Amino acid sequence: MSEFFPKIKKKVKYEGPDSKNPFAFKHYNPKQKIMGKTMAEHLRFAVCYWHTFKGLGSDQFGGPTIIREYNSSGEPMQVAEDTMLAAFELFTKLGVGFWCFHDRDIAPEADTLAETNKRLDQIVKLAKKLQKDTGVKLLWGTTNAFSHRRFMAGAGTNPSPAVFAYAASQIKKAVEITKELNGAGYVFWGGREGYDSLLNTDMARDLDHLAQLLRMAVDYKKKIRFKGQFYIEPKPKEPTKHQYDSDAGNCFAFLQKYDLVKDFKLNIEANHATLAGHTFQHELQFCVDNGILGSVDANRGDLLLGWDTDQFPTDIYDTTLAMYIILKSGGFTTGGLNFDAHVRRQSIDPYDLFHGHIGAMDAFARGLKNAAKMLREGKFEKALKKRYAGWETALGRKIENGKAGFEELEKYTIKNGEPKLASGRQELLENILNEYI
Ligand code: XLS
Ligand code: NI
Ligand code: NI
Repeated sequence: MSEFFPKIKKKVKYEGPDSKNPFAFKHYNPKQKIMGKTMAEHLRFAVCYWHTFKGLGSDQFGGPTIIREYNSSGEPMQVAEDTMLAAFELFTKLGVGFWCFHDRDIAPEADTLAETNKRLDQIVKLAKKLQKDTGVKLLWGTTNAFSHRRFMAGAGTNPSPAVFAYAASQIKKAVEITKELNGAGYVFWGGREGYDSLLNTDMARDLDHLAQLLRMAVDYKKKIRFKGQFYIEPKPKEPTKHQYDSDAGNCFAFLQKYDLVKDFKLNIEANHATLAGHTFQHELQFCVDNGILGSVDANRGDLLLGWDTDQFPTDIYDTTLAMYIILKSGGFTTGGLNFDAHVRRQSIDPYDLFHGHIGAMDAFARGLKNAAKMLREGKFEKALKKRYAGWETALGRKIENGKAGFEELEKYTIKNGEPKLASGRQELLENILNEYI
């Protein structure tokens, strides 16, 4: 079988921090045990199909810059098959355990839905065989119901019920193939579920419709006995001005309103968190606090650019703090770290895909090691405990247990006078954090 990445002869290896080999891991040692699990089990890395294999560098000012061998045969289903072969070659050479895809990434649309579904069946057969041959598993599947012009005004939130029906049909098939490939999960990212102007939008009705679509998906999932976890992926804007699933808090309120909390968790993307004006860690912590952390799209934005640049994660502060929250919460179950990231427009060499992923995997491996050390030494937990110690006193307990009212607290305050204040010690804590990085 001819190879698409022949320069990488074998699986990328762990060579340790002193290695100068750009095609080796310096920190990611899949078998190394940390707090009872291997690094591979903790991190559950996944490669995304769309950016990695279908992203060719185009932007709003220019077309593709990247030419890929597997994309060159011209015949659409041949391209689809070659791309699938190249994908599994990259997955195995990188040594990632998982992959993620949209229906339209793996097989292009044909003239009718029925023909499109046939194409999907053809390519899913190949994917299934390659999964079996390589041991690489599906972290999650999803639907692209945002690129085609029929979805210009949304899928589940489209003003037309016929478009809603199209989206539902597409999701039906995508859930089926995700089940066929034994996916651990299924993601709903509301690509164009949102609006650009309230003058032409009935927001309340749109949200009722979106909930209805998700309910149908849950019903169908039960019907076909798909056991994977459903996730919603928040994002505040882009492509629409106001996306309905704007951040974790907003998604949680939506899920509660429509009684869907038990059926969904969230897929938190780093770049979407920052677009929403939050840190990545904030979104993760919010999910942990509310029992809805599912999976992670591991990437980063650019401080100076206000859009979803989807870059490979390289910031060790970010990966450390993210892994600290994930580890503390008990780690991933169905989810993992999916690199929803693409190489830059000028990175036209196929081996840039390796550099991007190797760096990202090492960045998270360092994050994991740092976070484990932070947890073991417990300095932050100790400081937090101390800061909240007042809540362990009689007064604190009474308030927390709902046993005190305004009158009693007024009496307490009059008797005890001005509260004693304590320093927040942020600088000290930041200095301590730096010692782990
Ligand atoms: C786009 C999203 C998308 C989802 C999957 O901004 O991140 O890639 O992860 O539809
Ligand atoms: Ni994403
Ligand atoms: Ni994104």
